[in-house]
Amino acid sequence: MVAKAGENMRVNGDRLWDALMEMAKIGPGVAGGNNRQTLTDEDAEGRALFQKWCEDAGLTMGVDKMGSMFMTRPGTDPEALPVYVGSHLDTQPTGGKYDGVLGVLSGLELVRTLNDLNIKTRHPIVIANWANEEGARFSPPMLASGVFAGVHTLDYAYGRRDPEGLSYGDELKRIGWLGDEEVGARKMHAYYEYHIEQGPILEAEKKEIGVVTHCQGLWWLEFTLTGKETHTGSTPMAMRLNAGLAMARILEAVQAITMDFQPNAVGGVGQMFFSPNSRNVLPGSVTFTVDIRTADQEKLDGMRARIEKQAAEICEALGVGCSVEAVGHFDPVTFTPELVENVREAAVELGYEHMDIVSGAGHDACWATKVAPATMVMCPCVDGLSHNEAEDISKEWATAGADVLLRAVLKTAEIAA
Ligand code: HGY
Ligand code: MN
Ligand code: MN
Repeated sequence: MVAKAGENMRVNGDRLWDALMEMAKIGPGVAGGNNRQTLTDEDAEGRALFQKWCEDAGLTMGVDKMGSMFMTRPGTDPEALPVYVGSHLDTQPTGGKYDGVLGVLSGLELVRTLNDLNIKTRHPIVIANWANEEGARFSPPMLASGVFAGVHTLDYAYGRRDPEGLSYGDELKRIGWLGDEEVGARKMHAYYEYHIEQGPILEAEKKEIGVVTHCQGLWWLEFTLTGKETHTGSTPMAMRLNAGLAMARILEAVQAITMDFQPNAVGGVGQMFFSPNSRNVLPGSVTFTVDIRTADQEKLDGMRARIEKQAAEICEALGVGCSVEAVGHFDPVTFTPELVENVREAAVELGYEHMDIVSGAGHDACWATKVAPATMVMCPCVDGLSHNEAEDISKEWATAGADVLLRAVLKTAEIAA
């Protein structure tokens, strides 16, 4: 029996792994991971390396006004819209080597494999490197793909500021990656994103592939509590307007409320700022962001309402001012069933252990669903660890997911006769 064109096709896992290790040298962290935050010089260096690799593979580059990169491999049908494969090269300040990067470089490996085999596709294939997926330096996360999907305006995005007060628009110009394409002008036939799970399920269930059916929705609620700057030594307890105490009680409330909404809901705080942040001054203000997520819309909104209500009550009881701004949000996402089935079929055809999974983390694919059919492929990560420099995967896991990505994408992009 003769194999159909592409039927036994797999990527070159060694070449994919080499690319991952090469990219990981740019913006190294302090503990084996990466600090290649968006619109930094390190980000610019990583972009340039990715651009070189893509142009060496015969791709042509487009860059939009948010700095997202699009690398095109032509198809045989000039009328056919491209199939996009993408993710992000920017990292957390103490990020891993694979979050986002695996998806972008697996897109490159997919193209390199098609070039090796001289396989053409009817639809063009475009690899996307979305700017500012992490939202670590400029909130909210998935900012550029959000502008692309019409969720944010370009002005809003350009005005986002990092903790040093630098704006997205100025930093994009400074690193020389302000493109000329209107954001969102590109039309996608379909979008696939390959990403590490960033959670413990696939490894625990001994599955190589996550067939991603949904993604949790998210709120980022930025609280600003206003206390009174006074001496920590000479101010009697009864006279204190203690914003730090209010914050602590609100964090406890977030934990308790999240546990009330189990199963499948998460909530916590990763970032807080005290002002003036001096050991012997009670804070005049405390700013922190509550991150809550669940795949159930009603739960998500219920959690937000309860947290905001209880925070206001806590602050009133302590005489502390309380304001809250939603600085990040997306509703729970259902990925496109037809594309999800392509991923599932690809895993079966390739003989990889797989299971359906809901993405705990947010991804550019969440916004892509607003403008095109979209889905994701996932691979396990060691101990479910991510957003930690010790994030780790095996070459076998990386390769399996890239094989599935290749085969699923070809089901949509169609091998040209
Ligand atoms: O926050 C997230 O889920 C993603 O890492 N930006
Ligand atoms: Mn990511
Ligand atoms: Mn991330």
